[in-house]
Amino acid sequence: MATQYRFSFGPWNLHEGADPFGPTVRPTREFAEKLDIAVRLGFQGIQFHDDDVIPADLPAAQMEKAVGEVKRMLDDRGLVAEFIAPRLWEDPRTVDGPVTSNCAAERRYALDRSRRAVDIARMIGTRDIVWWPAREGTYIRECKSAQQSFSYMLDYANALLEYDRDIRILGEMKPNEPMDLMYLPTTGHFLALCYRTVDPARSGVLIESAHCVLAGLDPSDEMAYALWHNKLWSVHLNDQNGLKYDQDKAFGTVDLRRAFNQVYVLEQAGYGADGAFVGLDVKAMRTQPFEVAWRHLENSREIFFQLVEVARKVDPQEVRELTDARDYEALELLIVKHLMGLR
Ligand code: GLO
Ligand code: MG
Repeated sequence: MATQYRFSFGPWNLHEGADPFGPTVRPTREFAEKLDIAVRLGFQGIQFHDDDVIPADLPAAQMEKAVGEVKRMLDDRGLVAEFIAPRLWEDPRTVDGPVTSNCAAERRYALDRSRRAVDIARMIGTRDIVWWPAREGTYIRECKSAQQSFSYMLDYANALLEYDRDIRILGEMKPNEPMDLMYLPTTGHFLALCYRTVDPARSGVLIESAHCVLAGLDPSDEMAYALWHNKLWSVHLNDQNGLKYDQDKAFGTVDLRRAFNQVYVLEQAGYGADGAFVGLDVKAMRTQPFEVAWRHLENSREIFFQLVEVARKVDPQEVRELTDARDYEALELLIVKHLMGLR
């Protein structure tokens, strides 16, 4: 049975177009409208930072009601929350990478805020916590002890796993940006950490295509490796034009073959059969007018589906024969012809 894919994105993917060199160029969309767009474009899940749901400083006594209101907006539209990611990179206390900060009070802030994110997750109906360790690294290597930092990161993961025995932690690894160099820069690094946590069965990864490219790695191989560990619990599909700033381009718009390989790996593994989402972490170009600044999501989803069609058309027998004959040039042409719609 072919997998029925479910798609998700986060409210930050419908954004105002600010970049490091210029302000916003589009008005802010109401949260309700973002949810309506998700439904209209055929998405089933919404990904959240903790403060996408409720303000980070909302008093504890008001949390349940406020989260409940967001959950109702999801329920009314038949949407579900896929995960909560504690946003540990905007508050002044996170400047030096809160989990690996040299300051104990900042490390405590990271943990308090993340435990609160777990509470939000449980209230909104998900057990998945995504950890993108945005500032867990350095601008200069001499300012932190790397080995000490790895221990802090392990302690942090353990503290969350122990705080709630049902949640899962999904590391979303990235080699750079905002930091010069991040600790545990790739999926493989985080997978090694997973096995040292108090509960490896609840420790896994979310893989973003662009983050792999920035690390000089092939996203499909990264995904295959996490699948081999049974630890690929979500993806952030997008595209990236070389080793530049993190671009979050629509999936498949730079390197169609690379996108195909990701789809091929996911399709062959039956990814999604257990309910895992195909997340799209894509941004609209800054030039895009407000009225149509959702096409990057629609297009990414469409390109994914078209590539699923291509993957299902590739004849395994033909691939096997060419592989057996070691005629990899012919195999290459076969795949490229599929991508050109000539097969
Ligand atoms: C940035 C990351 C970021 C995360 C999001 C959820 O490069 O991709 O967008 O995916 O904060 O963790
Ligand atoms: Mg991402």
